[in-house]
Amino acid sequence: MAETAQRVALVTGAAQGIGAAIAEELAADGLKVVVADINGEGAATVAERIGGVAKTLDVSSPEQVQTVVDEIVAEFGRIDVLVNNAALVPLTSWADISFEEWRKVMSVNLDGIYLTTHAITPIMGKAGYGRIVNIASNTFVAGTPDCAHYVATKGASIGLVRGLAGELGKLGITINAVAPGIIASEGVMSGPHQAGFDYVVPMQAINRRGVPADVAPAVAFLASEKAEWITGQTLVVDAGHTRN
Ligand code: 4PL
Repeated sequence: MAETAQRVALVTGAAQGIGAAIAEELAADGLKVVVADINGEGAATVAERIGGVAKTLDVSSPEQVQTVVDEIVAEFGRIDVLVNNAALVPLTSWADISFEEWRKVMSVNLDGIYLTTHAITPIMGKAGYGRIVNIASNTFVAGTPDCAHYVATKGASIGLVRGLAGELGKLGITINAVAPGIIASEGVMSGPHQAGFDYVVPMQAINRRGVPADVAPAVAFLASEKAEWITGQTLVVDAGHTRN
């Protein structure tokens, strides 16, 4: 990038898993990446590896989101790409989902997207350019059991993409969703979701466990200048587990 200024990307939940792979992919594409995560130490490790900048961020906090956005604008003067990746990924049967857990999942997975997107779209709008990618999930297509609150937030993130694309299109901003299937991320592999591979992998058209690097290229494409004609869409990235 000789003549054009370096584009700046904010990736939430980027200390590990799919978020870290996306941060790495965007950095490889030449963007300056802000690696944001509630785990600030993990974010710093990833940022150091990819030549990015780390921010400690709980996306469910309006104050923290505003502070981080203000800091990025002060430091770089722009935010070209927003990847809404941060999420809680619980496995809880319906009878056991307390209202407290329900609210917590809504707060991180859905309010978090509102807060980052609402804070950043005016900045993108002023620049006349922006790329927003929500990381959804194929659980919204498959109806995966024992995470109804999670599935509801992922459906809502796709709803936001559809509902917001028209308003943002007039500002030069695209907004799309990427819906991965089960991925061998640190989060999945350290919890009960890993049992899902046994029944999901045989349903996939490609019969191996997906890894974060399998998802990142689709996100990087939608986050690129080349994807100008694609908005309001959901791209399922799940090795053909679901086919719609
Ligand atoms: C198929 O998004 O898409 C487990 C955990 N299994 O988070 C997911 C599938 C999980 C998924 C997901």
